[in-house]
Amino acid sequence: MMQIAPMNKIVLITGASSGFGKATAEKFASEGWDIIITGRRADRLEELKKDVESTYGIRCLPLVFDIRHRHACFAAIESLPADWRPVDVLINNAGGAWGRDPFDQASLDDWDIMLDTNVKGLMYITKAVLPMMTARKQGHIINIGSIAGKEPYENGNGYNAAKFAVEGLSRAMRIDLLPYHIKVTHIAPGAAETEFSLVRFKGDAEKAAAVYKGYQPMTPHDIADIVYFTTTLPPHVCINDLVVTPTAQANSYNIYKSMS
Ligand code: NDP
Ligand code: 8X3
Repeated sequence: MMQIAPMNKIVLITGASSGFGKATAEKFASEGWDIIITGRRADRLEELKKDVESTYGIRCLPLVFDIRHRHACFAAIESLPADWRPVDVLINNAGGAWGRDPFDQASLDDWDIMLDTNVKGLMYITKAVLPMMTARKQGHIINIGSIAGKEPYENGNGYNAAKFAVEGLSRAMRIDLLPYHIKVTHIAPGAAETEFSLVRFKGDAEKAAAVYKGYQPMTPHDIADIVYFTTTLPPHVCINDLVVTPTAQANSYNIYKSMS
């Protein structure tokens, strides 16, 4: 009798063109998952696709769109071919900070970008993907928040608001999705060296590099390993909330820096 090979599990990772998202995509690919990767930079996603498909022999599907645009989010998810539809794990990672200014001087445009990307984008994608999980009464949603959503810090205002919202949404989703056996994990990392600070400081490489001087920040791979771990637990166990920092960091504002 002809045997049909079992399909790989499927993970959808937003913001996979750099940083945590890219490292997480590589981690899941290395574990034999098929991966859907999203972002705006098509060239980066294509390069990642070629790399993971040739290295790990899995399937990779890039979706290029701006997560701030509601219709683009739904169109991208609706475009998924049937054999990509049973998404097992959704990782809401796309996001970031724009600007670091006192509340009274902060840019309204920066606030809009942060809330549209970190919060509304996450809500749109989750709403679009959810029917694939509720129909099967299984699934796992992992929301990447931040330590900035645990404790506000000076000049963090808009980013603090966005990441507090990510935790609030994670807690609310967990309640509403109980009848569907869907896990919701909120992960709140501290400082990790990615393009995050370059984006926050709008291309100022010197300012960005200074954020990570004098201590050992986390790497995107540290976060990818932790994200992956949360998906390896049995169906009846869910990590709800996880804070992870470099050992040199105690909270949002205490980082022990040695300047020698
Ligand atoms: P990066 O800047 O390296 O990655 C951000 C990712 O988000 C990119 O892939 C980018 O893709 C995507 N993205 C941003 N805006 C949009 C958009 N409008 N539409 C679609 N995709 C978008 O930063 P990190 O990897 O560090 O950040 C990943 C997540 O982790 C973010 O949510 C961030 O807030 C959070 N975080 C980061 C920490 C850190 O210290 N690095 C600590 C705590 C949380 P593209 O530009 O191609 O669209
Ligand atoms: C990124 C970490 O401390 O710069 O979310 O807000 S922090």
